[in-house]
Amino acid sequence: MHRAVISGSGLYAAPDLISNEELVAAYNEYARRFNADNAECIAGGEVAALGPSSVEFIEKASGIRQRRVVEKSGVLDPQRMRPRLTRRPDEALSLQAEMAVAAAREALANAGRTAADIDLVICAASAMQRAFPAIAIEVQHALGIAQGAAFDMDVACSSATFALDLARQNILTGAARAVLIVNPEVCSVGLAWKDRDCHFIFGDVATALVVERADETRADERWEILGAKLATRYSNNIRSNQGFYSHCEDRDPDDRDQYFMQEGRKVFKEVCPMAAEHIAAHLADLGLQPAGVRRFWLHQANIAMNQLIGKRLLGREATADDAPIILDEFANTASAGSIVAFHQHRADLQRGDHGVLCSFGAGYSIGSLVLRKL
Ligand code: CO8
Repeated sequence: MHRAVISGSGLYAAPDLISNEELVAAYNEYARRFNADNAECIAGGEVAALGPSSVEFIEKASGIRQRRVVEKSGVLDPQRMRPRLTRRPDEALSLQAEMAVAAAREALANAGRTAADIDLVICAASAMQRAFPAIAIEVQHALGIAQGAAFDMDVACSSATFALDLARQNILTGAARAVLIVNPEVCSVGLAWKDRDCHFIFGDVATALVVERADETRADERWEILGAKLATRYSNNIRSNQGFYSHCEDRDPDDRDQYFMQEGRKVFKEVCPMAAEHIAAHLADLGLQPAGVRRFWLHQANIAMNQLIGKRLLGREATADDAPIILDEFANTASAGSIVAFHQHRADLQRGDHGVLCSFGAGYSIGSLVLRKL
């Protein structure tokens, strides 16, 4: 058996930035027009008037201050309220692969590796741009990785942690020497920007990780994966019905269920205890205590969720040093969130320090990895 380490990470931030102020102004203009256009139906009680969104609510309820997206003009256009993307020819690199490749190049450089070293590519994200060919195979090709295999996988917000466990297992068994994981999360295409309950939640980003054999790494900084623990429990509280069957069901692309939907309060109440218990049990399996963990790189959906999980684990308020927050800057970036936190907030840890990477979200799905800096 080999030992598996994370030897490099990369981050690509989508180019456009939307502040809460810009977002709320666009939504409120959309709501004003909707209410004016439907005044009679609203007066007759057939249609509910849309209430205004507010910057104060968004920051208090979520901790999100801004988000990055692949295209903002379409999102902020009250007539459109979704990104404006240009269809690319089949010969061109797809948007998702382009983002993944940018993050992957940084991760490879970070690990001191090149395309010649990678023998497995996993593209793990909460939605893929197309049915086939796999985005991972396109990324493999674009990076010039001539050997091994590549495939896509989707476990919503837990895609990256589940992929990390898969990479770890491939390294442990000797099936692969060096695995590249990419997480291109283009959440802005699936978000219902016309729904004030959730229009502030998501942003776009891509992350990448290199996982390889501990005794073959070239990187100065290496994180041994001591263990992984995955769990799923079926729930409809976070759902999107958009899919390859939609057009055969004669669905209107504007139908609300073709976009992200959630019962936010239920998710909050059900997922927080599950995640805290999951992490505590995982640490116990490895003979560790939460108090002995130097850093928690948690999924980034809502600041209050992370504070609650931190408190349940540590028995006190978790500081930004215990569990860093990146969602104020990036919003919820689905499976990439905990990887962004890991990418940006690990340099200060010492050799021998332990850290926990943990995702939680739709499915429900929870994935945790216990790491130790070598
Ligand atoms: N501005 C002003 N008021 C608002 C707004 C707004 N924007 N939105 C709602 N309100 C109002 C509501 O109407 C409600 O009013 P009233 O009390 O009169 O009914 C009041 O404010 C309170 O609303 P909520 O109860 O909805 O507010 P919460 O305090 O519960 O906060 C949150 C809402 C922030 C959504 C919170 O519930 C939350 O974060 N929950 C957890 C969410 C979560 O973690 N979800 C995970 C989803 S991500 C995932 O798993 C991956 C999916 C894959 C990615 C897909 C990409 C598209």
